[in-house]
Formats: sequence, C-alpha cells, structure tokens
Amino acid sequence: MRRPLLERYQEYLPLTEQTPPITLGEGGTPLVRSERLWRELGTSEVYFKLEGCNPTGSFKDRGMVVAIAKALEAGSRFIACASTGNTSASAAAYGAHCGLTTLVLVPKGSVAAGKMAQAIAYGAHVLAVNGNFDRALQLVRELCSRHPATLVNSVNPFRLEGQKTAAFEVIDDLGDAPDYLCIPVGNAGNITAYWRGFRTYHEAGKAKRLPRMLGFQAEGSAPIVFGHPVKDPKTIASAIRIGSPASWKGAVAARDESGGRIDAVSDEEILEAYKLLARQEGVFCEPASATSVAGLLKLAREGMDFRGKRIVCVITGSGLKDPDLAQQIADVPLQEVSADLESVEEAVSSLWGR
Ligand code: AN7
Repeated sequence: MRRPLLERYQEYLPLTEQTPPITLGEGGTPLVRSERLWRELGTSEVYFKLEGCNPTGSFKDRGMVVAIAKALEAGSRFIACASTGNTSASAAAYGAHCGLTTLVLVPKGSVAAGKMAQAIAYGAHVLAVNGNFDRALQLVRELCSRHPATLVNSVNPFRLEGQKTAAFEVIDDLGDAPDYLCIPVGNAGNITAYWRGFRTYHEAGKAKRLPRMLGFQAEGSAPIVFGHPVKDPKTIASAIRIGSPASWKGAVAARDESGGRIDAVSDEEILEAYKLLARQEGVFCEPASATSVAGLLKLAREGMDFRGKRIVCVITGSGLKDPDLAQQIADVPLQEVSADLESVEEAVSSLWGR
C-alpha cells in the first residue's frame, strides 16, 4: 500500500499532534516515461506526472487532504469552495469521508460532466452560479468571511502546502529535479506550489538543481501572459477558464526565479496535444492538462532547444472528467454492426495487415 501523503511528507507539512491523519489514497502518482513524444522533440527524456491517478482523478486531492485535516483540527464542520470542477469534486470527496457539510459554487454550464457527477455523487450542496469562476470565487470568499465555513480554495494556505508534495515525488523518482517542468496555469496555485516544493527539497539537499518552470494558459484565458485580468475568459479547457488568478504573484515569481516562461496556447494546440497524448502515448487526460504538452510542442516549434534535456509534463486531471469532449473529436462516427461473425469480419476487413 502506498503511504498516505500526510505521513510520507510529514516533516515538510504544517501538521501537529492534533492533526487527524486522514487519507483517501492521494499522492504517490506515477511518473511515466514518454515513448514517442521525446523522439519528436529530440530530448533525452520526457515524463508525464499522472495526477489523474489521484482518488478523485486530479491533483487537487494533494492540497485538499491537508486543507481538510487542518479544518478538522480547527473544529470546522462546514467547508466551501468555488470551482471549475476539480476542486469541488475533491472537496466533496474529502468532505464526505470526514462527515463534513460541503458547499460548492460552480459557474453554470461551464463544468465538465464527470466533475459535476462527482460533486453530486459525494453528496455536496452544489450551487450553479450565473456567472464565471472568478465571480463564484468572490462570492464564496465573502460568504466564508460572514459565516462559520472553512474556505478550501487555494487561497487557503494549506492547499498549496499539500500540492507542493508533487514536486517532492518528481525528485524522489528522478533522483534530482528535471531541466524543465511544464504545467497548466489556471488559478495559478499549482505552479506556485510546485516551485515551492522544488525550492524546499533543494534547500534540504534532496536535489542538486532547480528546474525552469514553463507554465501555459489557454489563449482566451491568459491574464498572466497579457499582464492584465481577462473579463470574459474563454477556452475549451473549462478547468482553466479563469480570468483573474488568485495566485498570480506566485506564478510570476516561479517564472522569474526559475528563469522560466508563462506562455499561451490556442484551443487547437490544446486539442492536438490532447489527441497526441491519448493516441500516441496512451495517456488520456482532460483538455486543461494537455496544455503542458501543447506548450512544450509550441516552444519547440518556435525553436527552443530541448535537445538532451529532461522534461516533466504535469498531467493534472483524468480524461474521464470530460467524456463529452472525447466523443466530439472522434474522427469517425461509432460504427454499428449486426451481432453475427460475418458482419463483424466484414466491418474489420480493412484492418488486417495494418
Ligand atoms: C485539470 O478546480 O481551478 O493553476 O476550481 O482542474 O492551480 O488553478 C482547477 C484548475 C489545471 C489549473 N488542470 O491549476 C478548480 C480549478 C486542471 C485543473 C488546473 C486546474 P491552478
């Protein structure tokens, strides 16, 4: 059994004797080596950090387990968040596991089907706000300041403390930090957390070097790239449809301190990477997660030299979160066949000898 995250990284987390050691099996996610992409790029190694393998299918569980443990320690019985979907799924799961009341505010019509299914199944109180994520976050922040509910968005400092453990795992698996860390950027908490994790392990002598941080936003939702908030953010990657990131400063610091970049990728580039990951690597992720690879490919096309470099792409969430998208982009319609061998043989005749 993999060790619970709170136990494995205890010495680096803000835990006390009174913090309850809760777990749903988060962390310890696979670092899978690319079989094809790395050749295309001429790099020495590309790895995918498969955060979709967390218990609710996204990286959010790492931060949530710490935030919920600390909420329990403080005697809270009520948690709340705004979310583009994954944070709400994670809060709802840990809330259910710990017997808490969970309230989630989601932007109406903008959350992928799998994530809505999770919030409902775990029994959270779900409110569909007639507005975007940024507005939902403002509302829940105000709500939590007026009522006895613990805010579990990444403005809760315990969330990023938990999320930084992913950087520890990358170093533990590779023996050192990679040359580049490619990561999607939405509310900018995760890039902030990874950078903190890399620095912490470096200072502790567990890594000899630090990676350059390469963050990627979707073109229609790229406030950090443009240097100003985006009022009406748009992108197919609903998880990162965020116009005013809460951890903006942290992302800029991660970029500048590491000598990295934050760039934008188009929806077409996101979809190209999404398909490539699934069809050429066997990695099925949600579209927001594919931005790490879309960005890497874009920088390579622009002439950035990745030869001989070791690169880790963070794959933040599972493709099962957004089943509608996979069906929309099918190249051929689903083929029906009569239930007899002759019909099946005829249907597949062109496949032999491929
Ligand atoms: C799959 O769940 O903001 O830059 O409310 O779900 O730390 O925000 C999700 C964000 C990347 C961006 N990939 O991370 C939410 C939410 C996936 C995500 C991000 C999100 P941050």
